[in-house]
Amino acid sequence: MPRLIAHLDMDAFYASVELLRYPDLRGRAVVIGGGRRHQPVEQVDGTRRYSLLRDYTGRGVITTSTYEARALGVFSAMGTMKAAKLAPDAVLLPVDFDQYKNYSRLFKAAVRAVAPIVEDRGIDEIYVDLTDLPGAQLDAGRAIAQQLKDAVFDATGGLSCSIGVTPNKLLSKLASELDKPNGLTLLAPQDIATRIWPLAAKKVNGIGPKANEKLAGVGLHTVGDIAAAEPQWLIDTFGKSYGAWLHEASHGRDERPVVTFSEPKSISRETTFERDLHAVRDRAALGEIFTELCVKLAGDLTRKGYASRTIGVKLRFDDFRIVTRDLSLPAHTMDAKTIRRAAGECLKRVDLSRRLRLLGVRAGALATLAELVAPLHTGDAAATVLAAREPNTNRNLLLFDTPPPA
Ligand code: DCP
Ligand code: MG
Repeated sequence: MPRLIAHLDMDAFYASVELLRYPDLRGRAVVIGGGRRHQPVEQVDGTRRYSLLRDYTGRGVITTSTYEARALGVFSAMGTMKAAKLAPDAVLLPVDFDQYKNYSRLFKAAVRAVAPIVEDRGIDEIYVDLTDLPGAQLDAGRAIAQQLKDAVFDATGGLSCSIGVTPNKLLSKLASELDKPNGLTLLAPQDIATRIWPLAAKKVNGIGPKANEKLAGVGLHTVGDIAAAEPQWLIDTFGKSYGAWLHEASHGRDERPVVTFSEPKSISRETTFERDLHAVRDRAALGEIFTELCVKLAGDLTRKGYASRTIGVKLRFDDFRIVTRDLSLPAHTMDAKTIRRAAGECLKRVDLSRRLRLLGVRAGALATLAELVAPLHTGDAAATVLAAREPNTNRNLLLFDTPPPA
């Protein structure tokens, strides 16, 4: 049975979410990238006053723009001042990342209710394996893809997305962009020459700016150019693994599976003592174990790429009774000292007259680092943060062009 893989990407995501609450902006050029001071002001007559790009000064960057703004040449990652030159009358709205995260959860839940095999690829895109869904093979996934689009629209109160359905992730990612916005594009292997080969090489997920530059340097500009090159020559020029991959990719071949993954709710460390310990009589030993748990927990968070906003402790007493306490922090942390301090506060709220069998420390209310830093790469923040997902693992990679703020 041929695989049917969908790639779903929300249309002008942050901007479309903003248009849900400011429907009067529909049809206008709108960019998202301001700070708090660009919040629309409600007027006495019930209308709103919006910030315009022409009045913007600062060093901010645009996160995204409506398709009307794109028609004027304004795109993601463009400096806001530069955008203001191209589209002075465009509306500028502040970034509300929490809101986008909520809508991200909504659309993903709607998709999972129809098709459960979902790979999360970030705030506004997912891969979905449709292969074994009833009826999918009858029309190459078209009806189910339309069902996904409808489910997303309904669950979000009106957001559109674009979907590509093909035999693999590489082609589907390209296909979902072919008919944006509100697209539904199905491609079969026989469509590769007509639909994929004319595309710029850098459209392929895996051909980054550096590789693209090198490809251009040897005269390969489109996917078709790469497909026409001798595989051995590609290997000689680009290295064994990347050269071979270029050849495969340009012919639309990709065997990677859809990797389902769900974010953990909490991460914890606990230890059962060799002998029961008493808070006063074994104070030194307990303190040492407690600190070590916090250090290890901080290490787990760091390694896995999460930060926590709720620190908790768990104790089991010599009578096997279990007690937990937790504490919400003002900000997310993955720092051992901060965790130790918060966990210490939790401990103070427990009656420690009985001896302890077990001690645990738990980090809840987790956020991925990419989620946390994404607001920084927008607005007026000086630090540019590029958050990306590591291929296939759903782990976050973070690149800072200035040191991250403390
Ligand atoms: N984003 C960002 N900075 C970037 C690129 C994107 O903050 N340099 C944010 C804003 C986008 C969201 O991520 O709304 C999703 O990115 P996409 O590339 O999918 O862009 P859009 O969804 O906005 O538009 P499209 O319709 O092209 O998918
Ligand atoms: Mg998108």
